[in-house]
Amino acid sequence: MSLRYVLLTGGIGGAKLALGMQQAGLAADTAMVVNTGDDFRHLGLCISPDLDTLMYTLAGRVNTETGWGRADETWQCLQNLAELGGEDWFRLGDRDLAVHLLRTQALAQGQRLTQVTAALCARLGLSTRVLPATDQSVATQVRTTQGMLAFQEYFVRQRAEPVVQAIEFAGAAQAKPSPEVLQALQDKDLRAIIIAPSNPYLSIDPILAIPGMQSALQASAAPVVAISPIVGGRALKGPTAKIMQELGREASAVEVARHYQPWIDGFILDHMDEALHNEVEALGLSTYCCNTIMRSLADRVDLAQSALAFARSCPQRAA
Ligand code: FO1
Repeated sequence: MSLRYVLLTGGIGGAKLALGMQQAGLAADTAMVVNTGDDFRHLGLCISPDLDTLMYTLAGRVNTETGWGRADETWQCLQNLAELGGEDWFRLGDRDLAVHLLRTQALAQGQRLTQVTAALCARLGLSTRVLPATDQSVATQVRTTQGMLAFQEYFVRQRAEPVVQAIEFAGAAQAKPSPEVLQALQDKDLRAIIIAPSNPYLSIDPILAIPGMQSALQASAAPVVAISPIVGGRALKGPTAKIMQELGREASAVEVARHYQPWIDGFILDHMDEALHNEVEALGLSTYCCNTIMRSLADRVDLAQSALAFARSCPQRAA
């Protein structure tokens, strides 16, 4: 079946928009291309946090307080692990563990991450295509004033406190987009590619760092539209603004637009940043202002619909 929309997404913020697309009845027409730079091996298990956040969110099984992990979670395993002197800084709940066990087993048996994810989504009753950006390992590493840290060491164990100097994606040069992702981006019926309001440096850049991904975006005739994760100079969630400052950039929506400029046609600003509209247009981008703060389910649906309507109104590029 042909696809009309592609969403490039990281974890919690992107999953909210993805839920809006699903609720708007667009899930069957959409491929969700997900960051795998946060993936890591922990306690011998293969953990894919952004894939799981999206999968649980779309299946109505996410812990809505944290935005990650399962609702109605129990922590027996983690408590016993801690008692026995095991590592408990990365909180794996009992229900969540079932997914990591199955994923680890299937990958060890030679399945691709894309196949494993499709099987898990099917079991959770999802018809949406949730696609890891790549089947190879791309590991985000954060160079900080305290040394090079693996992503989850930086993000969870050290609560994103160390000062960031650079972000690297180990393995990216050897990785390639999965065949399913390439097929989605090359679909002749594709009408829009949306970049979710995820962290550009930690969630979207690991996708764009995969050779072939940028050229696939540029070759697509569909408009590419990004939604700013920075509103009024602040990140809606997580350390985006802090990282921008540490990297010597201004924490503003304009800076995010500048970052994405080579690959996008349009940029969505929050109403609060309406005054920045001229600066973004000066980058050669179409702009659109709306509410981008997704507090309710209705907000998620509205933003999804606005992003797609805006993308359709952006001038069609020559492929
Ligand atoms: N985030 C935390 O802040 N603390 C945790 O203990 C934690 C555990 C965890 C377990 C499974 C999972 O899928 C995600 C988990 N996350 C946790 C979230 C996650 O590591 C980050 O939010 C993402 O990687 C960033 O998108």
